[in-house]
Amino acid sequence: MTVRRTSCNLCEAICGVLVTVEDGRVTDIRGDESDPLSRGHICPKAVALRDLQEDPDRLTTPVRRTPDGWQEIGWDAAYELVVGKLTGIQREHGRNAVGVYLGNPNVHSLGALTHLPTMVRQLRTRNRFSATSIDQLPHMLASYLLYGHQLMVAIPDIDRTSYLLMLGANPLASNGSMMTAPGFGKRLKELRKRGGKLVVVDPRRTETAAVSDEHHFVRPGTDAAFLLAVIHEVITQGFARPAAYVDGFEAVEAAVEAWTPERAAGVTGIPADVIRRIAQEFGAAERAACYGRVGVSTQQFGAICQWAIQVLNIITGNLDRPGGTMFPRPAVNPLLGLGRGHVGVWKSRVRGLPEFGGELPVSTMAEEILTPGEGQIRAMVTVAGNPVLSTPDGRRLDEALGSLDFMVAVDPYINETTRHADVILPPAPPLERDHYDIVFHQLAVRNTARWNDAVLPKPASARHDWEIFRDLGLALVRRTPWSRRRVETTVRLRLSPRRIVDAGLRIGPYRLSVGKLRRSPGGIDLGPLQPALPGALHKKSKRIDLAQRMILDDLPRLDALTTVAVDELLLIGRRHLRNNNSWMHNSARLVKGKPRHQLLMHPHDLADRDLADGQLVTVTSAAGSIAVEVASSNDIMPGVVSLPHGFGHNRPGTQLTIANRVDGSSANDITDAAFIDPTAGTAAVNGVPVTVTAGQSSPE
Ligand SMILES: Nc1nc2c(c(=O)[nH]1)N[C@H]1C(S)=C(S)[C@@H](COP(=O)(O)OP(=O)(O)OC[C@H]3O[C@@H](n4cnc5c(=O)[nH]c(N)nc54)[C@H](O)[C@@H]3O)O[C@H]1N2
Ligand SMILES: Nc1nc2c(c(=O)[nH]1)N[C@H]1C(S)=C(S)[C@@H](COP(=O)(O)OP(=O)(O)OC[C@H]3O[C@@H](n4cnc5c(=O)[nH]c(N)nc54)[C@H](O)[C@@H]3O)O[C@H]1N2
Ligand code: SF4
Ligand SMILES: [Mo]
Repeated sequence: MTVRRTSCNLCEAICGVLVTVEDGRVTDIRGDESDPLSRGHICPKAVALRDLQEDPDRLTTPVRRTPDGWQEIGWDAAYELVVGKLTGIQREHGRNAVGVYLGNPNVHSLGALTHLPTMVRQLRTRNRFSATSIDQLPHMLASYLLYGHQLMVAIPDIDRTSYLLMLGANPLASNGSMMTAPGFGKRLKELRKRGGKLVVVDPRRTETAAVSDEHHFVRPGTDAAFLLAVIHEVITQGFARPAAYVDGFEAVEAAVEAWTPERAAGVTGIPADVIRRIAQEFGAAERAACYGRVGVSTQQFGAICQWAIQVLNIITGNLDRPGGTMFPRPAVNPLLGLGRGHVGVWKSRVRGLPEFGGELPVSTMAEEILTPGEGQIRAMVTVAGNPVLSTPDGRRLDEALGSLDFMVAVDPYINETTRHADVILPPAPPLERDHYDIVFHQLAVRNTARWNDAVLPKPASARHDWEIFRDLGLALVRRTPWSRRRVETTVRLRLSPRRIVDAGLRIGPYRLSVGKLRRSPGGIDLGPLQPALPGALHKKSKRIDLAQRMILDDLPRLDALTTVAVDELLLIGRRHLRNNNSWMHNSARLVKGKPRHQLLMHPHDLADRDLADGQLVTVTSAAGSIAVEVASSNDIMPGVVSLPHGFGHNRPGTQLTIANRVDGSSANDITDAAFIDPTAGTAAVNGVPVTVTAGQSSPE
């Protein structure tokens, strides 16, 4: 029996874990008390790392779809087939005929971060998509505009703050996002002990709201009005004290002038006196931080929200000070490997939506596949993504993927998306991988560093994700005459993730190395976040300009926000601690217990429609209808209904033994690809207008 250390990489909390291995099998997984960041915290999903390892549904060799079903093939034959098809299609129809979609688990895998971008670059297509545009794109846009780099994200310093204003986030279920803060519940208790306060703004009384000091219902999609009114009041009450390196304050003053608390109250549902008081408390607090996540990103005004949150922190002097919002200084700097970002350098072919950082909005992916003409996508590469369940109008995308000339998926499962692939290349599972977290140390509430060797050996026949990207990348370099920088690319692809991390650590601010980190497998503490501005700004001027044209020009769109129609219902999403987006429903350990797929609805809204708790209802939006059970809840704001995404595994042809028995419909069958934040291009999956009626109408 041996106990090995690693970190769980299923979510952004990157908890340190101790894994007990007996005779080559995992027998126990628990929290690592010695980890300076997670301090022993884990959630139920950590234990499912073992299920991923042992899941009989998990592919271990490449498979190819044939008229007689899936057939195993060797790695070399698979690469040959994939690269031959992709380059053939590009030769015939142009480079943009190959589309790429990169899903969420890529940011949780070291090998994907070190090798995937280089491989994708070899395809030289403009049709690149990822989960970013249904997630944190507005954060990246605000960071790019204000701080000069898309990944220079200001993190709430929750371990030292005295006032945390949180919008559209539920870290008690999600374990935190764009804020790596494992054990958020414990950190919150500590905040309380210091005499601090947590205020939550959310259309649902969430698990986090339940343990907050104050919770306010907000009408979905109207937070921008609330934020502008808080800024208005902060200024009126004399709390504005922007740092000397901040420009554009007058433009902000002008922009918020019309957003009185009374006007905002009318559209948000948050009373004017509450808005005034929150502004007063935020302005007067010794150390305050405003933080907003998925609920204020994946909505119609996501870009304005994330800009306004920054503005509030900046003008109250809370940016870059302990207890406010701060910039981490990780041991490997991921900003070096990633460009600063750019916006609108090209537009999508069909709808003319702007790229951001080289990616087009995922809401436009299905139409780029289905609309004929020059530049139409005819082949797709998906990597660690399940867009059929996770992106808007999933049914249309399902149809689109079915119409492709060729598709390859790098994924361990045959699921709702990958069932359309001609070839699936499955990478080795997390416990067989070395891990250093390149992304989430950049978003963490404390500077720490941790390298872990793989817990279990990889079978000789298996491939790491980075080996798959290396081999595909090298084959592309060989086969594509247009490939640039061939030598540099070849060298880069041949380096192992360990070598790349080692180099990053050595040139990093703490002059570490993989060798040094391996001597402390529980991780090392590099201390609390430190002030870094204006020097750390990725702007030549070393100044922050609040008056961003893109955002200011967007503000008049808020004028459309008025008091809502009486019988209108707005759909929002939710997460549960034991789910992980669309893909961990194959763990018996996680899916057992009470069902969690229901549509939550307020008892008054049920009564108004003569509906009963538990009844099957039809939910209809502009995009379509689904059938789902309704659950009565006093924790949801009247006029709002909540449905989690990632369910709906009942599509034919998937091979997910346990997941196929999980009830529930896909929320993204009724989210609308036309409903986006036109400024950032983010999918608006929150605040979708729907009707709810009795009974079931067939989805066909
Ligand atoms: N309505 C609604 N929709 C949403 C959201 C919402 O709140 N509401 N949230 C959005 C957000 S924030 C996100 S991030 C997206 C997620 O969207 P996606 O990233 O598209 O979907 P996931 O469900 O994370 O699917 C992960 C896929 O990766 C595979 N996988 C798992 N581990 C690995 C691995 O190690 N390597 C490889 N190669 N593959 C692996 C799984 O089998 C699965 O196919 O969903 C978005 N969709
Ligand atoms: N257990 C679990 N953990 C996860 C995931 C998971 O699927 N399961 N997914 C991971 C991923 S990919 C991400 S991105 C993070 C997300 O992390 P969070 O953002 O913390 O997660 P959510 O639970 O989606 O929280 C969004 C909240 O926004 C609220 N909301 C919806 N619309 C609005 C609105 O218009 N205004 C306001 N103010 N609030 C609104 C919802 O009610 C919900 O409580 O979680 C990560 N962690
Ligand atoms: S909170 Fe849970 S899923 Fe997230 S890293 Fe920690 S143990 Fe893993
Ligand atoms: Mo996400």
